[in-house]
Parts: sequence; structure tokens; C-alpha cells
Amino acid sequence: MSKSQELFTEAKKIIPGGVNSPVRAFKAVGGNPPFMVRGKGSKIVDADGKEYVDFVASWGPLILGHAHPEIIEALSATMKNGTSFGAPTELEVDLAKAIIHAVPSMDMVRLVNSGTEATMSAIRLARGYTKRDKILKFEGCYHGHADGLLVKAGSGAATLGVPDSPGVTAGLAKDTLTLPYNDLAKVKELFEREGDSIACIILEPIAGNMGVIPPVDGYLQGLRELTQSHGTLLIFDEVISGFRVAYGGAQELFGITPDLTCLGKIIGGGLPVGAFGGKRELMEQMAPVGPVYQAGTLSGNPLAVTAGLKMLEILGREGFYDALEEKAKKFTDGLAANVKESGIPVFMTRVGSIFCSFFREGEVVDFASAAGSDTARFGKYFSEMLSSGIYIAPSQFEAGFVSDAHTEEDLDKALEAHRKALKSL
Ligand code: KE4
Repeated sequence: MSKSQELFTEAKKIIPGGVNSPVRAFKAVGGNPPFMVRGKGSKIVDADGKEYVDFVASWGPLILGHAHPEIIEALSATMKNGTSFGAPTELEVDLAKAIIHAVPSMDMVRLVNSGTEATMSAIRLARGYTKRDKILKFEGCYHGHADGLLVKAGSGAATLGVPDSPGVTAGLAKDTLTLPYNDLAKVKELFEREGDSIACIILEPIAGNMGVIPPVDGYLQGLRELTQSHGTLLIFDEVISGFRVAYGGAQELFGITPDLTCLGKIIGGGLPVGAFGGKRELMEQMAPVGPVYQAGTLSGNPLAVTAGLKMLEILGREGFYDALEEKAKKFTDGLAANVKESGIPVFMTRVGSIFCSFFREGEVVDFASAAGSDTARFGKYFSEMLSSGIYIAPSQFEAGFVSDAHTEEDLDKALEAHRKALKSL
């Protein structure tokens, strides 16, 4: 028995499913998850000493790869002064400034500890501000595990086939309306009927939790116009896309200004963090200035803020995104060439350095079409890649991430493994 298997057996006795987040359990792809012990740059090493080229990047945060020296150095310096005060610090002001500078739709920002907290709080703010109860989300979008958002959710919920989790009361779920992603006509119909009772639309401007699905032309603009004309707030959940597809996120890439933005992952540089922000008029509804309550023991903690500050500083350097775009395009063009040569039906998507291969014929534009993928074939592909030392997300309904740390050699190795894996299907 491998060390990872031993650890997994032990873990399953005391942690549900042996994991602290369901998608890590490999249920969708079979087999046992390797337990990781260290990472450096583009590589991670498991408990049995096997090395992998990592395309999961801790589900997105590690756009610079593992254990980036400048981030480690900054953390070591901060740690010497203590780890948490539960009091305001200059570091939080600095990170707030950096975020607001990067995301012009934000006059103000509140730091929290996860993407879930960010979206949960943004929705509470939208309901408190508009005095409306209903929200609209889209099937297959995942915004964390707050009760009202576990309705037709993506990511692990879709992977495990529990998009509507038990424990979410009918009372809560009734206020969460859902429609297919990328179908503006359906949103128009809904808004004609009840737009004036909808507090907000929340969506991933680039869906990253049902695989990666870009918005179709005009979709985001259409949502912006509809919400504007009905007094509904538009919330962009940029927990994945924020600082990933551009320094200013998807809203910069597509030129659409939401009312509120949720962030996470990258802004914590690999430590627990989330944030939500928007126009001053909205954010000043938040306690202690306004009546909408939200709080957190470790919100804005010095370690996550230090890692996030350093990461944003590095991402802000000249040419970072151009270089990453070039690297990601070259890599996914290579994947596409392999697919063509193999004759296996795969629909590929990419926005910036996030990408996905849907194992199916035909286009994928929403959850229904994503769900038509051959998940058994994806499982076999996943296992082949893993045994070749390539670590990709253990689910068809997740994103792949190219990082600044991936070298030409890494990407060539991944392309060779990909070619071999396709041949085995
Ligand atoms: P967290 O609470 O996991 O920090 O963030 C929730 C969240 C919110 N919004 C978006 C767009 C997200 O993608 C996420 C979390 N992403 C998943 C993976 N796609 C996290 C991985 C996991 O659940 O273990």
C-alpha cells in the first residue's frame, strides 16, 4: 500500500471522505487521491515521492506556481511580527488600495476569508440595499456553499451530482431563481415578469465550475442593461477570473462594469482570503457604517494579506499577462492538435490561462451541454495523465490553469502525456 493510500485510509476514519473539500476525494474519477507534501514552482510532490506538473494550482490561486520565493520571503518577514491581531492593520489598507486600483468598479472593498463568504456577503448586501428577496443565478455556476447558492450549483456539487444539496430549506431555495447560462432571452423573459422583485443577478462572467465556458457575445452586456433597467444589482463572481484573465479580471477583459464584484483565490496568494466590493453607495451599507451585518475573526489577517499584496505586485509587473497569454495559447493549441490527430471528440475552451477539454461532440455553452460530456472517458483520461505525472482537476466540471511557473519543458511533457492518454481512450 502506498503512503498516500495509508494516509487516505486513516483520513477517511476521521474526516468525511478523507478530505476537507469534496472534489479532492477523486470520487468522480476513481482511485485514491495522492496526498501532497510539497510544491515548488510548477511541480508538486506526493507522499510517495512522485512528482507531478501541476495544472490545478490549488484551484486557481497559484498563478505564480508553488512557494514563490518572493511570497515566502514576504510571509516570513510578516510572521515574525505575529500572525493575527483582530485589529486593523496598514497591510489591509495597502491590499484594499491595490484591489481598488486594479478593479475600477470598486470604490470600496471588504476582505473576508473565502470566496463563499464574499458571495454570501455580496448577496446579503444586494438584498439589504434593494429590499428585495429574490436572486438569480445560473445553472452550473458555483459561488461557494452558502445555502441559497447551493441551487443547481457547479464544481463539486455538479461533480457529485448534488447541485441541490439536502439541508438547504425550501424557504431559502425559493428565493433563488435559476436559468441556463448564456441564454439572454430567458433572462429577458424572467425580467419582464418579475425583474422588479429581483435583488441581484450573480454570475461567473467566465463560467469556471462546469468546465470553462466563456460568455457568448452580448450576454454580459445584455445582463448589464436588464439589471440597470430594473434596479437589480449585477454581481460578478470573479473568484476565479479576478487577476487571472487580466489584472482587472473579466470585467476589464469584456469591458462590463458590475455593481459588486467578489474576489478570492489569487488575492490571497495561496492563503485563505476573499473580498467583495463595489460603489461607495453600496458598500457603505455594510456594518459598522450601515445596517447590513457581516464579520470575520481572521478577515484581513496579516499573512493572507501579505501573500496577496506580494502576488498582486508581481502580477502588476510589465508584460506579465502578455507572457502568460502566449504560453497558455501555445499550450492549448498543442492540446487541440493532439485532439485533432486522435480523432477523439473533445470540445476545448480557453480564456487567458484557464482552459477545459469537454469530452463530447459539439459545442458546450451551458451546464446542460457540459453535462453531456462523457465523464467516464474523462475519468480514464484523468488517470492516464496522473500516471504520466500530470496533475489536472479530478473532474470534468472544473478548470485547468496554466501558471507563470510552467516551463516549456513542463508543457511539452504535458502535451506528450496528453497525446498518449488520448491514444489510450
Ligand atoms: P471558496 O469558498 O472555496 O474559497 O470559494 C468559493 C467559490 C466562489 N466562486 C467561484 C467562482 C469559485 O470557483 C469558488 C470555489 N471554486 C472551487 C473550485 N472550482 C473551489 C475548490 C473546492 O471547492 O475545493
